[in-house]
Amino acid sequence: DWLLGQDGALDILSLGSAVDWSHGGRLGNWLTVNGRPPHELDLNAGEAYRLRLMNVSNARSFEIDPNSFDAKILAFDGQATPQAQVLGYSPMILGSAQRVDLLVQPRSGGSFSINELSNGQTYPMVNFKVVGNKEPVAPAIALKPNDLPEPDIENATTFKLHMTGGAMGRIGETTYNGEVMSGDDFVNFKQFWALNGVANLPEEPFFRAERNESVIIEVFNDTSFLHAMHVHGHHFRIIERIGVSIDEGQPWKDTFLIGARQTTRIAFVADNPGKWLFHCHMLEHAAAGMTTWFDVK
Ligand SMILES: [Cu+2]
Repeated sequence: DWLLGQDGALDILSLGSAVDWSHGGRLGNWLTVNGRPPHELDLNAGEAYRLRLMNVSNARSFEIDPNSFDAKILAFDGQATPQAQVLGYSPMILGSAQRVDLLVQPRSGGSFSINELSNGQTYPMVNFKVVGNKEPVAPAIALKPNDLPEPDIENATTFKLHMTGGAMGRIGETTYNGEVMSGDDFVNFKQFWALNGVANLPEEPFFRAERNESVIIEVFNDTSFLHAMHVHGHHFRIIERIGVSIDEGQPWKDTFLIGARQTTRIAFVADNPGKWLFHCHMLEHAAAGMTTWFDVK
């Protein structure tokens, strides 16, 4: 998701724009897939393909509809689903850092595109031309799920995270590098967001967990923007989303989208010792304060 100037070159003068950092992040005006503008790839009819979609843009969320080309979900964020499954809703929003693996078994004559559908527009990012006329043979394709430990929800420890800041939001008392910010500090330090009242990495972790402890993180997005919250070192299940009508089930993920004023509860077993980041993966938000960490002993 590149921002190009009138001359077609990367617009570098606008890098670091405080407006971008305090709003939805730096959004571009030119999309590429595998480093190329919209192009065509050949697929053989009858073969099974696994398409791994990774949103590696710094801030843009993509809306795609796997059902529009009969794709099934094989994995979210690198974790296989138990079966290849039809997505029960559309479109799917793929936020920064999110991945989805799709199973496609094209039929003769079934050429299709993967479209970006945001804002009611249809923008073909990549076109697939189906060649040949073989019938699909592979009956039931699925990946083998990893054996991840199930969190013990009943006995889990809950840690609450309050997200504040950004344009059209309130931030309250906010600490940065151990000092309470005031006046022009927010602009001078370019810190516009806070997690539990702290902009960027605090000295003390957001929480400490014993190894193999089940934890629940309850996140309240008290801002006016969508965020793509990413946990390092662990995959989690979303156990509750308040203010959301879509039922996504509870697949393992390492990044979840949370809309304005929504609350999301995620659960996982802290089985990976170390110091781990927990941050918004819209990179301008992360740089501008939306970053914290937790410690697994
Ligand atoms: Cu964000």
